[in-house]
Amino acid sequence: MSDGPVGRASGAVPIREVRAIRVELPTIRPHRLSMTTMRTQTLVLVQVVCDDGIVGIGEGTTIGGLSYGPESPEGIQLTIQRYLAPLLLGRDAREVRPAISAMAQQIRGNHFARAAVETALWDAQGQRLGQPVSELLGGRVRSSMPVAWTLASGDTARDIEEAEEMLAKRRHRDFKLKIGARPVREDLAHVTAIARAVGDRATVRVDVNQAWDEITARFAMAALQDAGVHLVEQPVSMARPDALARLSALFTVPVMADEALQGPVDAFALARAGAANVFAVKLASSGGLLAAMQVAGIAQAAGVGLYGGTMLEGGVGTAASAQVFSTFERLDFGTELFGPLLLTEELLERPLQYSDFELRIPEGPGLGVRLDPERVERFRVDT
Ligand code: MUC
Ligand code: MG
Repeated sequence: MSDGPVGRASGAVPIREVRAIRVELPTIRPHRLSMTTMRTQTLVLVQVVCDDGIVGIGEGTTIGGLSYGPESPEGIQLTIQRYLAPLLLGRDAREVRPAISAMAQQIRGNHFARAAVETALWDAQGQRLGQPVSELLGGRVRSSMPVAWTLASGDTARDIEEAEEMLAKRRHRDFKLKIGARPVREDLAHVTAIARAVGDRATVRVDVNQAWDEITARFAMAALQDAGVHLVEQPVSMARPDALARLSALFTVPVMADEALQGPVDAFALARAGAANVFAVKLASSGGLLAAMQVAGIAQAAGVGLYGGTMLEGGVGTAASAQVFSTFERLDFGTELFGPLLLTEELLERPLQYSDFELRIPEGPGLGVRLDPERVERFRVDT
């Protein structure tokens, strides 16, 4: 066996196969965002099959086809099969960082596809070394993390009922409200009613998903601040970091960058411009686990708060995010790693554990989760 790019003496473990499949799962209720209403979620699941018998798993998941981000589920799958797999076949699976560099150098963009494959490489290496991915990334500093829930049924009374149910179950006490699809005054009435209903038993945040122009945002954020909202996420277009910076300067309610943050280069530019008080870190948008850690490092150096974001992934992607977020020194605004709870079906052999308002970070080797092959086959849509 020849030495790998870093010249390990012996025992190379060639990557034999890289698989990518699509599965589609119903959501527990319609999930209404400013740009789309989700009734199902499509996950791209990745398997990296290694010569030592280890199979690493990963996930590349987006929201609403091409309505949220620049990569579709079909595109993610094709990019992995056609472009990323040939790059990896025959490489030494133990050399994770050189593989990540090769993907970054030879594949432009396609952050979701690259993050999915990177996840599988880390999972395989963690299994091989008998260590959770968090330990390969420097070590976890927490064993569980707070998880917000998104209220997005589109109906105020139903959202209040849902919030009460989550509080009673002690599952969530931070609520993110999806707004921006309706006229702004209706949205403000909706948010105010929910904030009043939960009072000081919970925090209320809003995610506008880029729907407002700056003038609307100035008007609306004054009202949101008065209503006691804790955080305003991506109120204006990702193409307007200047507007985001002005809004951050104008209000005391923190402004969070989400869609505007597509990796370390954006993180640096946004931090330098003082465009946001908080970053929603996402593995997929960042372009991988290491890239997400760089985003967090830039935030910490710049005094920007950290929030663990989601693309509403299933159990595999959520476990990967949890492994990474567990290593962040600070997680000022908690996380929203509730993706699997929005789906009617579980694909993991053992579901992730949510209790006492927190998600427990899996402790086993690799991601610490395994897929149930029968369930994956049942919900597969690409055959
Ligand atoms: C987003 O924009 O943050 C996260 C939670 C949710 O409901 O939607 C996502 C995407
Ligand atoms: Mg968002």
